[in-house]
Order: sequence, then structure tokens, then C-alpha cells
Amino acid sequence: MRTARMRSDEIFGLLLPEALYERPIAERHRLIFYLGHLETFEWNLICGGVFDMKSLNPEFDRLFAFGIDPTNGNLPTDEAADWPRESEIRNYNRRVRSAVDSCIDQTADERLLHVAIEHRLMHVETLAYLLHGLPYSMKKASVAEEEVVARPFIPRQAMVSEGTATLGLERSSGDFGWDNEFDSHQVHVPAFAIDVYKVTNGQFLEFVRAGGYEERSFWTESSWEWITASEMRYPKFWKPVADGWRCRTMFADVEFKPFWPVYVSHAEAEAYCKWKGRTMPTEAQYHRAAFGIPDGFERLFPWGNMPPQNQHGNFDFQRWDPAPVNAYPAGDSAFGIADLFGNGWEWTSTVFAPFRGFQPFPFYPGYSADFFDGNHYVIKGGSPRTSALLLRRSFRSWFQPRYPHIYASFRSVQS
Ligand code: AVJ
Ligand code: FE
Repeated sequence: MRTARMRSDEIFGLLLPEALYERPIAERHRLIFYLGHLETFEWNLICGGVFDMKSLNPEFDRLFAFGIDPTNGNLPTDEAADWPRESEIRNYNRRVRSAVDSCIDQTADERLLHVAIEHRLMHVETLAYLLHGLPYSMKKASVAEEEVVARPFIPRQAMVSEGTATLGLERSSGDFGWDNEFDSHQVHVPAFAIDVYKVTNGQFLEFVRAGGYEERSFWTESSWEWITASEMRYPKFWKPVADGWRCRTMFADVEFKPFWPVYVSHAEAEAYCKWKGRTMPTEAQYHRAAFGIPDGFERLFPWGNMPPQNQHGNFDFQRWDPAPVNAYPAGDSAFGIADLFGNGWEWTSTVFAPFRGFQPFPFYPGYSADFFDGNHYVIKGGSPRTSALLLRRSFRSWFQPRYPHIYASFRSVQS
């Protein structure tokens, strides 16, 4: 919890004070909401939820309780002035933190502590992508990041032999997992070919140049509606300039990075695959490619059973931005596939749905169940801003298909 708080303090520390009341992504709350949300969530879950402690601020306990998911175009209509002052929230946060600390040792159900910590860490990533799109002038001076130079490579596909993928987490393991990670089960996966590297900016540029955003047949009906209405013509993380493109990183616009993974929405990734005559991997294909080995056994991590270390991938806050797709060979899976954990989440073609045996947490019933609506897709892996704590095989995240703001990459498969 101490480390997680350090991470969330760090990200709020990047903002100049006036930026706190901005709403950089229309479908999400203003940044100020998240300043209260992390502590309120923990208060409601533990101090209020388990210990029935007397509220420090009943209004805040409600105001900051839940984030929003963009549903049927209903965007928040609030104004900056509707929100409490920063100092009031920071004051409340200080008191909540010490209340949470006083409860931690006495909380019998350890899952609540995992939920609190992982919830905070997930929002540290949410905050990173929310801040990403802000004008650079709203952020404090950046930390200079060492460039990872790309070694030459040739994009290719690898064969993944037929086999079994274990999805989910065994209840009897006693390991923590969110409600959507249970039950564990096996899926038979026929042989397929998959991109060894994530699709790069350079490859995606070929799609853009080929008129991919103007060709109706690459898009589903709702995606086509979306790109025409929003006039999307290129990935959100790119910036058009007179002689080509630049990349929008956390702290600056930089030269185009052809060997970085492209970050795009599910809809754009799907259109690219359609153009290539391929598909996106299913959740089970991702598992087989990442954790399978040719003769049948499975690993805990793509690289083996060793816990994550920096050389295994671009995750756990090592960097703010991507690295070339072949920068972490120590992280390759048994099939020789690169970057399956880190350097960008990976879109799958699997609609987010419960596994057989799913049971919502009684203390947080809506965490997953609110999103079993057929309009969210599973993402796997992790990004540069994903804590190593979340890098477990069974961890699943999900987003709507036309949400271009997250650190999500993809690769294509051929069945
Ligand atoms: C699991 C990352 C999709 O950000 O909407 C945070 C995590 N849920 N607070 C999200 C979450 C409630 C969730 N994701
Ligand atoms: Fe939340």
C-alpha cells in the first residue's frame, strides 16, 4: 500500500495545480475526481464497509465513490466549479489514509487489501493515460528518459502448435484474483500463426497510407460510424506535421517511432487485421502464445516461472512511453513471441464475459459484472505504466472497442 500510494502521489505530482480540474478525456471524470476517488474507495471498502467507522465526510464518500464508463453517449455535464477544492480533498485524504492504516492489520479477509492496492495501481495507469493527452504545458518538467535504440528486425509470424490453455485462477490456490479471474478452466486451442512482434507504428502507417481509414469494408458498422463522425484518420498517439508524423509521448512530441508498438483502439486494430486478411487473437490464443510450450505444459509468465524483472519487458513504471517491439528478448515466450507482458496491453477479439463459476465479490459486486454487456473486449498483458503486481497470467482487463486513449497494442493471427 505504501508503494502504491507513492505511485499515485507521483502522478498527481506531475500536474500543475490548474490542470487538476481539466477533463482530458470526455468520457471520463475530471482529474479532480480521481484525487478523491482512491481514498474514498478504500474508505467505503474497508473503514466503512467492514469496520463501520463513523464517516469523515459522507458527501465525499458518495461524490468520489464510482468512476464512469462511457455508455450510450451520456457524458458528464459538470463544471470545474462543481467540485470541492483541492485542499479540502487532500485534507480528507490524509485522514482517510491513517484510518485505512489503522484497519489494515485487523482486516480478516485479505482480499480486501489486495482489492484496495490493485485498485489504486490500476488508477495509477488510468491517470497516466488521462494525463498523456493534456497539453504539455500543464505538466511539470519531465524526467529525461533514455532512448532504447532499435536493433534491426524483420516482422514475421511464428507457428503456435495445437495445445491447451489454462485460463483463470484456481480457487483452491489461495492466490488473490479479481472476481472475473475465477474459475480456472482449460481451453483447447488449434494451431495458429501469430505476429512475433506487436504491430508497429511503421506497419500501421502502411495501413494509413493505403487509405485504411477511408475504406468502409475494413470497419464494422458501428466503428465506421464512429470514425466518420469523429473524423479519426490516424492513431490518437500520432501527430500530423507538414512532412509526415510525430509521436505524442507523455512529456513531448518526438520524431515518429516506426519500431514502437502502435497504440490504437480495438476498432482500429480490427480494421488493420481485416486489411491484412487476418484476425486478432482470442483470449485463449493469447494465453497459448504467451504461456504455452510446444509439448503441452504451461508457464506462469511468458519467459518462464521467474517473477517479473526489468529485463523481461517494458512494465512496472520503468518508462513512460513504449520501447521498440524487440527491445526485451529476455521476455520472449516459449514460441519465441516478444513483448507479451509490457510495452502495451494487447487487444483480443474476445468479448469480456464471466468464466463458468463466476461469483461477484460481495464487497464490490459491480467490479466486473457491470461490464458484461457485450460491448467490452478483453485486453491482456500490460503497459509501461502497469505495476508488476498485476502481471499475473489470469489478470484480465477490458475496454470498449472505440476507446483510443489507452496504452493498448495488438498483433494479428492467421488460423
Ligand atoms: C479494469 C482497468 C477496466 O479502469 O475501468 C478502476 C479498473 N474499476 N475502478 C477501469 C477500475 C474501478 C477498470 N479496468
Ligand atoms: Fe475506481
